[in-house]
Amino acid sequence: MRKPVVLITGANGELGHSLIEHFSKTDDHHIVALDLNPLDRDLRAMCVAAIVGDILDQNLLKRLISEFEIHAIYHLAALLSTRAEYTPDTAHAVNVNGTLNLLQLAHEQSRWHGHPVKFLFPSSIAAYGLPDPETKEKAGKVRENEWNFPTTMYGCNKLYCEQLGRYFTHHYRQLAAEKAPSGVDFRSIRYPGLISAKTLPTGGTSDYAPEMLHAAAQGKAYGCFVPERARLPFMAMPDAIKAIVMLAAAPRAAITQHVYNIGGFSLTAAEIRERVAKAFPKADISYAVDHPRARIVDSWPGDVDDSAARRDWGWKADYSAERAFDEYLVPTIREYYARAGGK
Ligand code: NAD
Ligand code: AKB
Repeated sequence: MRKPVVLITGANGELGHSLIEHFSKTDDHHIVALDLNPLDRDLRAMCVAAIVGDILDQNLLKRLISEFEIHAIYHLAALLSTRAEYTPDTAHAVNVNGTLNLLQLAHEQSRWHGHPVKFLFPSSIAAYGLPDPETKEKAGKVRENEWNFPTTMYGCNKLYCEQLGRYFTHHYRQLAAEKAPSGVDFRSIRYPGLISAKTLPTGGTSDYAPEMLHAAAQGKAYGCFVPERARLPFMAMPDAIKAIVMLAAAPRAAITQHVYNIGGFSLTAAEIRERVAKAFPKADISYAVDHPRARIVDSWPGDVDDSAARRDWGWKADYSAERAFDEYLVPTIREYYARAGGK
């Protein structure tokens, strides 16, 4: 008998850590974790299996099908925006071909067990592309179907994979003599930059916010790679987890679009610096602008319109900027580094 499970790819990443912890506390999901890197030891006990492998490895994916009955896939594995610009071919392979492999796996699984497979896909504000800071300022809160002209390989990959998901859910093999649904129930969120108090990001372009905070908490100097005026939407990690879990639980009939914006709070680099310095008065944060990376941030919206998510599945962030810093980030990060220092 194959075991009914939820598959999490990219499980050892930032989002994966928090999602596995969340499921271990609140759910009776049996989790199969998959990542290129070994899953951190404390998370392993929370999973029925922790597989080290590549989402591009077809043999590995076939083995998964033979061993497990997969009812939902949280497909988190990806190369993030900055990293993807250094190796665009590899990014395309992982972000697009990898996603296609997982969509096919979801389809296969559904054919075996006869139920839809929920496919949760974290897309990104990188799917947007605004031409210059003035247009960004004027655009304000962007809607899902506006400014879909990403300038990064990562953004192009995300936008295309959203469309692949829509295709699998609604139009799969539409010319087949006996047309049948694919069985893939694709749902996607365009996340803002995420900030976790317990993990540091790598390879992203919104990373300056968490990097500033974690550097200050450790008493390290930090050179911020975007200018003071640079603005992005951000979200505290607990809200990111709440959103993906809410979208997964929403009745299919309530879902009117394949991808949703979700809003947390919108801050400039200077406003983040101010909040960090208030919490850590000895913080040594300067600006060391990396213009090409700053241009990527300029192309992403300063804020997002999340009215569709609010209307369709009741989205509302718990954390404003104040709450995120005062009640989650600062106290948790203090405790985290105090404990790490004490080890
Ligand atoms: P992360 O870089 O921390 O984690 C990604 C994980 O994927 C890593 O553990 C990596 O080892 C794994 N991975 C990469 N290539 C792989 C492959 N070929 N096979 C198997 N595993 C592979 O990223 P994250 O912050 O946890 O992001 C998770 C998802 O959320 C990504 O899809 C990302 O695009 C999306 N997202 C993140 C943010 C953010 O600010 N963190 C914002 C928007 C969207
Ligand atoms: C990145 O900067 O690449 C991510 C994202 C916003 O998708 N954090």
